[in-house]
Amino acid sequence: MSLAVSLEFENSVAVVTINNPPVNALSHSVRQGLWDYLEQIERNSDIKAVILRAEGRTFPAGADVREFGRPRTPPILSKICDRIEALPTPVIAEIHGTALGGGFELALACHYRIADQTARMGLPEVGLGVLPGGGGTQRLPRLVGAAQALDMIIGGKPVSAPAAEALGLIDRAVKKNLHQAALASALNLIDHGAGPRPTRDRVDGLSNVAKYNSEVAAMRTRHAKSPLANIPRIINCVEAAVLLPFEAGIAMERQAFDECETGPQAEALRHAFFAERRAAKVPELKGAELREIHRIGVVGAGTMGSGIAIACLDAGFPVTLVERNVEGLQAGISKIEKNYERSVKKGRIDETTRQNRMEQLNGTTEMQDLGQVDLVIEAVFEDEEVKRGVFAQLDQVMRPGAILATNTSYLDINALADTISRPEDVVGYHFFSPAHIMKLLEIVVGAKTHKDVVATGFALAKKLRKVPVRAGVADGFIGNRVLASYRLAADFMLEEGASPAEIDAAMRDFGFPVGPYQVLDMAGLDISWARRKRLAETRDPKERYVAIGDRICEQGWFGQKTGRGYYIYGGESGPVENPDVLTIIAQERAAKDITPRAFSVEEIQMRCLSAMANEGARLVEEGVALRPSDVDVAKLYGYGFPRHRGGPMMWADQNGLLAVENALKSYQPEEPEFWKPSPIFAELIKNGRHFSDLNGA
Ligand code: T1G
Repeated sequence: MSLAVSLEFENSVAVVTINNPPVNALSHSVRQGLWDYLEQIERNSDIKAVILRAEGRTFPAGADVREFGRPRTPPILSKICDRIEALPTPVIAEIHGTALGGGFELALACHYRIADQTARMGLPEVGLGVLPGGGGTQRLPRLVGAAQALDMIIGGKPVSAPAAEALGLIDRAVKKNLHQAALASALNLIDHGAGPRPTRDRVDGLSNVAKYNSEVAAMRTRHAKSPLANIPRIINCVEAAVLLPFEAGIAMERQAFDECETGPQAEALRHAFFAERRAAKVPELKGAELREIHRIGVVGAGTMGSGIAIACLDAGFPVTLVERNVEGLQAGISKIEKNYERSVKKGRIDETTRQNRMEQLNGTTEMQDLGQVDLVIEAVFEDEEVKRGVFAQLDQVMRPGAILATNTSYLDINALADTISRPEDVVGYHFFSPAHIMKLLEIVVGAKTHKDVVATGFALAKKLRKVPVRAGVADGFIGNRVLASYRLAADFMLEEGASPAEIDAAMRDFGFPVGPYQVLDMAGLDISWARRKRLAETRDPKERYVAIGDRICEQGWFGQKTGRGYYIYGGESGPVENPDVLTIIAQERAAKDITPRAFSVEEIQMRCLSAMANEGARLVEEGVALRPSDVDVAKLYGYGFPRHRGGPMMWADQNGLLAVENALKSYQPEEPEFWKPSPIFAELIKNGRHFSDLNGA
């Protein structure tokens, strides 16, 4: 018998318990165990009711995603669900934790559902590029109707137990003693002679076909432009639940699931799911001792500092916010106040939470008020001298063992660390603006950064609900290094004949929410101008330099914040391409004696994406990134890379490394150094391997 499932008896109640840590995923061992025990239960007429439950932190959180992408070993989940539903005795699902995906489908196949009131449940398969494959597209509409079912399956968001009770998804949400409550329900059902209640027969949710047809039609319209292959299939399956017999709907679900599971989007989304978790597995964790972080100090109350302070307050940390003068401090505090006032207005938090968070904020202009904090995150102006001054002050006031994290997007933290007495306590935290919203946190590990400091950063990131990625010290770390190559590839095309709008449109067509020139206009052209000026002294004069951006900035056109940049803003029809920029581009082409040519959407995409993947390969080669999937995580969570493409390294794997290397080589005559393929391509190609083979477990 499988160890992942056990069967006990409490009088005439059979209790089936799943035990497959960490999340009771429905791996083959669990499915086989359930299948075998169902056989026993069917043959045992003394059993009058069944309870299905799980040990550990949660009722099954879904199918085992690691089994995806290869033939499923029977018994498959939907058959197990059918068998549970067909039992002649009532089956109660005892739900706690996060009953998700196949786990929730298992519960839906039971006849009754009781949940701990803190439980959450839902069908998030859409986020993995698939759809519920265990009968969820057929059973959920029967309980809550097509519209609610479509919202839950396409949205992928779980609902709380009280909300599930209100929807009729569960029979009861209990405050405590969940198992006792389930047992009491079982005995009550037996006493009242209540038999099974197959969900497939509960069509009360489907009574009004006309109503559901209009809802399904509305959902189709709403998602007509979605690039995701699973969305139209989800809608078709729910529509089948409304219009077809159960078995026909199940057959459609099975086919739709198989079509999606084997597709590139599902592969990319599974990759993203595991890549995010893999990124948190860094070598410094081994043997590390976490430093306790109770109180956090933030130096600098500007945009970044106040955003970082909000992220820490949101995670429940008291924050001491330091600014050098009262005006600056007050400006920062009011930014924080306004943020929480907006959150209350939008119902994201209640008034009590707002008050508590603001009470946890202590503003001061005195650095010595940081004497007792466990971690200081300095987010002052991105200038080496300014940061050195702050480091020197912090070195004096911070207690021994406290961590000094510098929020920098490109400065050399080794150089900064060497200016103070405790370089081992220095680490880089590269937040992305707005810091309380953007998920990515690059944790930059200096040459002398102690492993406890690194490990503590990763633990803190989880508490801040950030996605941490380890980066070595290098200009631009991981995300900005790849971004710089992306932008250069685009700028070369500007000089050679493409327009900003064409390049932006091509990258939106790939799946980016906005193209590179739209991003530049949003971020402010002066930011990247300052970086180019900072690098000017060290730039190799032989390197091709695209001065279009400088010419635009010299006009004072910094993008949205000045009303014009690559685009002109403020018109009724939205942003329009700036004709003066097109003139500047033509002048720059003429100055370099370039005859402009056309660029297809495919070529624009290939040039931009191969430049990103090549830079990512270089980062892995140099050890700045631990693994290719870390590059993907950085681009997915910090730069809007479309999740269903998995990131630049996954894109290269799916596109074919030989094709990418070949493209790079074909561009090389234009810019030998920039387009030179990383040797990793040749190494992988000759062995028939992919970047994903370098990611490790
Ligand atoms: N399969 C395999 N491993 C999983 C897993 C899963 N479904 N869920 C989590 N893990 C691993 C995860 O990789 C990590 O491993 C550890 O568990 C802790 O996870 C047929 C087709 C449940 C909310 O999409 O949302 O069912 O890194 O770090 O932050 O219709 O995990 O320790 O080695 O995320 O507390 C649908 C996915 C699947 C839920 C817990 N289910 N999981 O979050 O811990 S498809 C999901 C989560 C499906 C059916 C379909 C979260 C969590 P390691 P963690 P957490």
